[in-house]
Amino acid sequence: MAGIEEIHVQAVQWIKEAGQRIIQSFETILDIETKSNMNDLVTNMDKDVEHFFIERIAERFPDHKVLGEEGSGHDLDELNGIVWIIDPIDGTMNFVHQQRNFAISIGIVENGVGRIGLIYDVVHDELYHCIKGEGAFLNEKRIEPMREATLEESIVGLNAIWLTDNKKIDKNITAKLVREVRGSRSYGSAALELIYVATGRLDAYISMRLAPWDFAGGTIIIEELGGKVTDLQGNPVHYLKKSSLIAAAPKLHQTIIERYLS
Ligand code: 2AM
Ligand code: CA
Ligand code: CA
Ligand code: CA
Repeated sequence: MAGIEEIHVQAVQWIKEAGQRIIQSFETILDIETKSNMNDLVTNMDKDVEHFFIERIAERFPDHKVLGEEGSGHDLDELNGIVWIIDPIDGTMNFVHQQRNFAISIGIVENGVGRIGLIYDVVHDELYHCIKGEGAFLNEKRIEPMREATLEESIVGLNAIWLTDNKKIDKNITAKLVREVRGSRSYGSAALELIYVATGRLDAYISMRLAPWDFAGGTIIIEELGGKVTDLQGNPVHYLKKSSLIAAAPKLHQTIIERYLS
């Protein structure tokens, strides 16, 4: 069976190749469809990139499984063995409208435990990656462990939709949080927002509903850097389940849950 280092080297090579395919697609006309609603977009490139990984993984690592957003991977109800959790384009709306602010996100999980995290900011050619226990890197440069910020000095990533009437959270709670922190930001890509938390550009990121492909890669990298990722109740996230999510350094994570969410 392939060792974890070998899998990492291969994943790095493939994610860069996939990034090149996306860059080349800027010159073509995208085929854009909608999914659950008019604003939930998917393009031929989302599907193309997912296929790209599935084909290569099946050939090189036939015993590995793939869980991908666009559904062409395996239908999994357990996390036995090695599973690649892939979001071929995280931030599809940004990809379509802005040609930036999107990423490829991959979490590689062994028997349910995160082993490798990769998030590739394609347009900036910035690959954030780690093997669990060996530190995290931005391209070849080691990323410093996460630092704590006080709530009052923190910048929090949060979709503005959670400040309007919604079924997941009382908008007064999110409004209070946004008022009491130093600043709030919405980038529209969970993978990038998680990597911004990992690298200190954001101090926390909160979402009411994410899928495993949105958070797997980012969670593995944040945990490697000493940060904490849980659902809004403080429970660990599960790599097969959709859930709410809060990511931050441990003290700030606890403070936000205690002051606003419990
Ligand atoms: P996507 O671009 O891969 O779909 C946008 O705020 C973030 O939420 C993106 O990471 C986006 O991922 C994700 N997202 C968008 N629509 C979603 C939906 N209907 N359900 C869950 N996540 C979604
Ligand atoms: Ca999507
Ligand atoms: Ca996503
Ligand atoms: Ca996606």
